[in-house]
Amino acid sequence: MPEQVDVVIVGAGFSGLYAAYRMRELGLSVAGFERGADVGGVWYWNRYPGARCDVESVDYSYSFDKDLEQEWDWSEKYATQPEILRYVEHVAQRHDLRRHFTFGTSVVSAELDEERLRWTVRTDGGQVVEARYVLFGVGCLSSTHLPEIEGIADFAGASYHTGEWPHEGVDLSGLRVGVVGTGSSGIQSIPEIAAQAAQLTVFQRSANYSIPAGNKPLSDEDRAAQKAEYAERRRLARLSGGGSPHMAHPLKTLEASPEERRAAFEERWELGGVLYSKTFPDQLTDRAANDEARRFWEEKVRAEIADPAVAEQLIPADHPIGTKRIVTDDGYFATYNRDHVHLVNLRGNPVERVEAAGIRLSDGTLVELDVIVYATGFDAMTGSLDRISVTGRGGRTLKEAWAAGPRTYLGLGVDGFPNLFNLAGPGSPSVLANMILCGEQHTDWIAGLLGQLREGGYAGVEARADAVDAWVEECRERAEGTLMTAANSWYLGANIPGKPRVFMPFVGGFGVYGDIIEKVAASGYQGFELLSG
Ligand code: NA7
Repeated sequence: MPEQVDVVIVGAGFSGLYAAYRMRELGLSVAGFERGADVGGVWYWNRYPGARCDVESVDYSYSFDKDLEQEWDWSEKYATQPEILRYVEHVAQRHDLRRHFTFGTSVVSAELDEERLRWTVRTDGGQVVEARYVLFGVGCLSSTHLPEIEGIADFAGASYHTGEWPHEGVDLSGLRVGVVGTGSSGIQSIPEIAAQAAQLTVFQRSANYSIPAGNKPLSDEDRAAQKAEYAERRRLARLSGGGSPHMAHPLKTLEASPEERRAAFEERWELGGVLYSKTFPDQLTDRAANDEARRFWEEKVRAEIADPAVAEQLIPADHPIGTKRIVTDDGYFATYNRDHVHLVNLRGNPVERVEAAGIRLSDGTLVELDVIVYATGFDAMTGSLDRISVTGRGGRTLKEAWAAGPRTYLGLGVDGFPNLFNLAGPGSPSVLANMILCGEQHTDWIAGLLGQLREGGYAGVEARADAVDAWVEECRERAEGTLMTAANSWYLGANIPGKPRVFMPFVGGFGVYGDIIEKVAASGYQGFELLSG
């Protein structure tokens, strides 16, 4: 007889940990499983040099524990990976959450017993648990993607993926290093790698928009001011599009005078990073508006790069600004002014193959390397769920149900998969917003629903097929009403060969989404079927 629990939670990142806290608070028994040896999820794995969050520390933190908000001292405006990991470890300790998880253990399957409405969950450690509910907090950027480049295994030196960086660190001093990929991970790590390596060659397929973080140490006064206004910060964050307390300019881009426009861009530039994409409310819906933001960005960035020919290569030509997540950097563009840093534009000169001695380009050049760093991203949003065999009604797997792209109702439920919930996954705004607040929002909503089920004596809940169809359509329509589909981004699955091209997140914003799910709850969970035992 397998162990019986109320809830299985998969993943002990920010979402899964909070889910354990809330489920326990509801009086439910929990069995949690986590692939890593400890808590932290994406912050456990992504230990590459320069790894940092692009949401301000004060906002990228749990909101459920008001004492913690006041007690925890962030040292910098944008926290580094080690500091975020220390924070999440502290929360696990503070609320005694580790005891709900088995670490170093991956869930391999979850199978529904339709009659009894129970899920049998199996792990790679041979554990079998039976649960009423399954909550997936497996992360949207947790399955690394290594490109299929010929000869990749032939390389004689060391190679690392940024998302699986060795925990003991890597000493790159005096070495010839190649970095493949210029997304967030590449752009954050390149200045740090350049500071160590004897030679650094960056292999860029697509140029990317990046904005200086404007990072700085926080003083006691800064922290005191942030803490005094925490409640207001959270209130504004909940209303906002991105889950941090910043609102777009009240005017549309071209309604503002040239002076106002410039001042607004300048202010966002100073704020630093990803929020630049929401300086004006129409920047991601109107091409002319987007061009204004792009021109301002371009002017700033060109001024940073000494060689105009190099600058030309580093300016994106293929997508509007903000349609891939704008990277938050620390000295990225100026790194190319250093004599030992070289840029290879793969658009003009693609990789032919990897060889023992380095990377051979199509023009015949061999770039000799001691180390290759693959900053080549993730099978985003669905990759980690795809690796679990989830079998719902009629023996249909989640993979089959999502063969043409993820299909959810509110990002939370899937028809044919009763009592199974996704935290901060596809169909929700999570990857376009503040992940921690998204995970809390989803968990709180699910906790409310499970409380209602218990009060009503129900055995479960299932998203209705028509509600899923309508939500998929709403997500599609909203995305097509923006410029977001104009980039070959991981939001669209475009970075993974053969993956269906579907814009996976809900693009309408964190605040709007929060209103929608609240209304659904207030309506008695319209779109969900409450199931009797
Ligand atoms: P990203 O943003 O997916 O970036 C991956 C990078 O790797 C990107 O520049 C890719 O170029 C490049 N790439 C992928 N495959 C190849 C091959 N085969 N050859 C050359 N270059 C390649 O992942 P990150 O880890 O940087 O960031 C993920 C998210 O984490 C980020 O958006 C933030 O939300 C935090 P491409 O653009 O596809 O041409």
